[in-house]
Amino acid sequence: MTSPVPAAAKRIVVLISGSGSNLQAIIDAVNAGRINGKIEMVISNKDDAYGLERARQADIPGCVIRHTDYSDRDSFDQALIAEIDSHSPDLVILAGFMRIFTPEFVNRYSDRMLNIHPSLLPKYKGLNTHQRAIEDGEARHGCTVHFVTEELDGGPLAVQAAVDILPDDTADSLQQRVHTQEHKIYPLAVEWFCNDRLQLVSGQVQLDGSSLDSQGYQFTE
Ligand code: NHR
Ligand code: GAR
Repeated sequence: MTSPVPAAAKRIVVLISGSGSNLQAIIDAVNAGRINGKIEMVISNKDDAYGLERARQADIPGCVIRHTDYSDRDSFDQALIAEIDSHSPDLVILAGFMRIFTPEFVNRYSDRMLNIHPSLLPKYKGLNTHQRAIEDGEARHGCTVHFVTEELDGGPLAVQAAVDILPDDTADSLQQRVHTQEHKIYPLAVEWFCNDRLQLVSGQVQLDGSSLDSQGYQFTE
């Protein structure tokens, strides 16, 4: 009798620009044994990103590649590529990373790069999503994990979670409730990816071998 060989832990690189609360949620899920992966490196484009401190406290290597040290987007992305590729990642995670990538960068990691965006995509691509959703009188808002493609915030959707917009909501209060959902669906999507359950196949997101509909998997408690 041979027992099944456990699948190798996926090698993960995380890119951040700020507080890194989504990074923390993923670190916690790795440490709980829920994600079959190892975060090899956390890269920030900002020196003062608190996520670097979170990495340090979790004994994960961190480094800074400042976009301000490069004359254009292409040379910045080349520096990122050199660092990322030195870790041979199976998965690149954008966790509040705030610089737009060149097509070359995106295409290099196209079936293995995830982002979390604070809206119910395809609504509210870009920035200031919470304020815009409130101003438009939307009943619901939320967050989406998607594969990253050349089209900004336009890649195939993997997992989505919605919250109701309340009458007294401000951009801040709404953002807080959306964050709580982000911290649930991002570790879930990463868990599924690392178990080879979530895959991008010919531009279509599949879960357990079946295509998801265009809105992705709808997460509910
Ligand atoms: N790059 C590509 N090509 N495609 C995507 O879908 C990307 C991407 C890079 C980042 C995250 C994204 C988000 O979830 C992301 C998705 C930054 C901006 C932006 O306007 C927009 C979207 C996203 C991230 N950045 C400004 C810039 O000039 C800088 C803003 C700042 O520094 O605060 O790069 O929302
Ligand atoms: C998250 O809300 C994420 O959805 C958003 O930035 C926040 C990062 O928080 N991402 C973007 O707006 C990408 N443009 P965190 O640093 O605490 O994870």
